[in-house]
Amino acid sequence: MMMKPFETPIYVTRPFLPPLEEFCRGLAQIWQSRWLTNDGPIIRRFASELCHYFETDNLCLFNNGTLALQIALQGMQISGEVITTPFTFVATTHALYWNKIRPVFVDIESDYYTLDPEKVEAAITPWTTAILAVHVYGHPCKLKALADIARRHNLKLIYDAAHAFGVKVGGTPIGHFGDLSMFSFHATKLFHSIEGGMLIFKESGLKGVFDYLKNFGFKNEVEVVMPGTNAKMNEMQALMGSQVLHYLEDLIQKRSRIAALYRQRLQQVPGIHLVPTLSPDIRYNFGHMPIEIDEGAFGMSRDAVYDGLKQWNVHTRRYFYPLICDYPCYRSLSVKDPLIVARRAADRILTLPIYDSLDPSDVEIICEMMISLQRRGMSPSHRS
Ligand code: T4K
Repeated sequence: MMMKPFETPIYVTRPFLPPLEEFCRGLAQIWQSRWLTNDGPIIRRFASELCHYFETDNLCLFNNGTLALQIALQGMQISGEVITTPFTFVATTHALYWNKIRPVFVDIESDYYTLDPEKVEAAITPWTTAILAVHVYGHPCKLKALADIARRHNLKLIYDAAHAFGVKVGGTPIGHFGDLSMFSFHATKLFHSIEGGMLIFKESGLKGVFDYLKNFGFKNEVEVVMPGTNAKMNEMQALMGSQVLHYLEDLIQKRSRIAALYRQRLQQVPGIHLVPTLSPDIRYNFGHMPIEIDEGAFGMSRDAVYDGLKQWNVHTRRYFYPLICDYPCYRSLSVKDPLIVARRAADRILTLPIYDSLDPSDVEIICEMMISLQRRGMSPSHRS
């Protein structure tokens, strides 16, 4: 069958937007209050909605996830070496770098691409102060194994939960595991506030520190108690986040149907490997739709599929290629672990379009496109 390109681009994601009238009603309040940022009424309301959602008071909002993580590391006084994953978005490592912390990259496990606890334990040195693990694609890390290692070696356990809003394990929101979790509310996330970030943490004493650090260190008009930065969320962001929160469950349901359709269409395709079904006690958020393409069995490389789909106006992403340690700015770091699984994942994973408003019939077409690419890849003329 001849495939026709989509007339309008299909992106890897599209942000959910609340009805415009609803957002305008919220904007009218902002126009009335003329309070735009600096701990305004909407941000305070949004924070209390999130405290309710996460059942905690130990929560702090920021203007993005990257600064939230930088501030977390600084506020917790993490130093020396931190064991982390190279298979993530660059911001995870940048946050360490900006705190003058040495990232120690170790490998991931092959099912869900999260840090491999055995590799973590093997990499601990007298300079290690923390583990920075990532719930990549919203897949929960090996929570118990990492917690055991952290406890035995007296290390802080920090989670980059940028992808994991809405994920629960045994009914507990993912932000409750470890010493601290960072969430990103960027427009590309299932849950967003245009830009935004959040920290959830165990130790209540950290809240005051984070609040100072995100607001220049101001205690009051005349006292600066530490050299802070400016990482405050503003009222428009909070308004968006507050409204999107009301639709969250519906967004997750819609994405789960898209993911099920992909799985149904792609599971029998030779050379396409789907993420194994998560354990039943995990409530997943369907934030991403990663698949692995095995070039030998599929007949075409991941990159060729990426290019082929692009010609048909389907813009998938290779999250996360290249590995962080291969970026020029981190190449000088010595990496002892051969990172076999991470390298394989970075070379094979394609993240497919998934968002609430993606039409199921378009998902069918995207799958047909992949199958048609495979036929083309398998044909002798293409192989020679
Ligand atoms: N840790 C992890 C593990 C992360 O994944 C991230 C961010 C962070 C930390 C840092 O959190 P933040 O500081 O960002 O809060 C995107 C996002 O910018 C980034 O937030 C995200 N991870 C990363 C995985 O993806 P890009 O460069 O791939 O985004 P971009 O602009 O190419 O957008 C992807 C697609 O989304 C576009 O092709 C179309 C669509 N899109 C995008 C935007 C911005 C829209 O339809 N509307 C939009 O407004 O990084």
